[in-house]
Amino acid sequence: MKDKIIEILRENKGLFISGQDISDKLNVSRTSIWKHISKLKEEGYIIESVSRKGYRLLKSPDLLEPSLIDKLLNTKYMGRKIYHYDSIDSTNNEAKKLAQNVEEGTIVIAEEQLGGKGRLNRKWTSPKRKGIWMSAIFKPNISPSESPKITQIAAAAVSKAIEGIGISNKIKWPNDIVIRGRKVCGILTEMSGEINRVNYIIIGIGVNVNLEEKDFLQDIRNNATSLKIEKRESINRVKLIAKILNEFEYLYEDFINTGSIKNSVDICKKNSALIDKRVRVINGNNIKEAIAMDIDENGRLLVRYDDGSSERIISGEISIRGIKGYV
Ligand code: BTX
Repeated sequence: MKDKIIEILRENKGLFISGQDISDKLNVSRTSIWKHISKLKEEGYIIESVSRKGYRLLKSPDLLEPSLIDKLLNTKYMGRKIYHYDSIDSTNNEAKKLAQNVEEGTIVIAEEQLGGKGRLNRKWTSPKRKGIWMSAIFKPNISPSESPKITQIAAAAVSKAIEGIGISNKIKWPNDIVIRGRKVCGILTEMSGEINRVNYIIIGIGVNVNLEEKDFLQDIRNNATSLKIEKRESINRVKLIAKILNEFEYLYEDFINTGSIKNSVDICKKNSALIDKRVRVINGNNIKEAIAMDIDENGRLLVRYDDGSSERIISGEISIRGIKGYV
């Protein structure tokens, strides 16, 4: 309802519209409209109310409103249904709750996460209105072993979208986007499935958009950055989300139609932060140095160890670090 009221006010931006007109359009009482308007004001909308004239929208806060995102999408299903929260524990957790009962391509986004998750129970810093904290629900007809491919598709889509707003970036296989060696985006893939069939896959994407240095905890400050820090200007989050979703559906559809992620892998290779670099392959307590050689057509990282042996690493199994630190 709130979204619908905002849409009506926005269509009449700068003009008054009476409470009666809004209540006729939405078929709810004027008292209910008044209550929603009060909530909107609390959220930061500046709405003038004048008796006998009605309501007039003067200014909107910078929010990830589904109706604004929708206008910029060229997708069939990605992002066509968006659940938008002001504050939530984790969009991945919420997406998991919804997954069985919603269409593929449904998105959960939040202005802030109180329990944002990284891999292996790590924490993901997600301050209010500063980033893109979102999860997408997929239901592909693939075997669980293929689910890491969707992570590669996501990384390629985010990398292209960020490039699309004029910021060069690199993909640190398998699930991070980095700029100047610092993490600007992390991707968390979670799957529910049986032995040979996927029920659903949740792709959680966290992009540091307008965070400032002080928004990062001291211990990650040297390894993290934001698009605002890099570009030295604020970035429009709505436009960037729409770009990510547009790129994502294009590459995901390509995979579903061809069975191959070659086009996504090509992007991951072209923008790779690792290929030709010395890396540390970390598997629990076992750490070995190697050279990252290539990413194969299935999205696995090919590494060559110093003894000449090589290995194809599946994402999710192992962590990769640069020799001197994070990359
Ligand atoms: P990861 O395990 O590769 O990275 C987590 C690590 O990154 C942390 O331990 C910390 O050192 C560092 N870190 C924490 N927050 C940030 C940040 N904002 N920027 C840069 N570095 C950080 C990567 O996991 C996957 C992250 C996915 C986050 C999304 S947000 C939407 C969705 N919901 C959810 O709960 N998680 C995903």
